Amino acid sequence: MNKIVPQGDFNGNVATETKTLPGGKGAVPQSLPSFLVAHCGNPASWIYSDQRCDGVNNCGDCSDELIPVTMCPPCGPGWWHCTPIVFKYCECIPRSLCRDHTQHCSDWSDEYSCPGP
Ligand SMILES: [Ca+2]
Repeated sequence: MNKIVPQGDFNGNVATETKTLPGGKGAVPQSLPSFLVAHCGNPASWIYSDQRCDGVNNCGDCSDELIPVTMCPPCGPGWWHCTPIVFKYCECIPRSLCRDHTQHCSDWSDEYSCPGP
């Protein structure tokens, strides 16, 4: 029995239509209110605030997902905690990637320990 999680936190594709454009490098556009913008560990890079703690490596160095730059709650129910080998993820991978016969975690726990989506 598959349960639909309304937040869409297990797969980035769910929110594709409402997803804002990724941030950028250099100066933050003047037209953006400051509450919409967050800085990466590298002050030359910035992202939109809603890209923090979304499981996706938007800053390129994971500083939008990891302390000390960003305090995020632990992986949500739709995520598996491991050290991903996929650049896109930082501390967790979507459980939809578990048991798909492809390695996503450095210790292969997505294939051997994760119970699946
Ligand atoms: Ca992110």
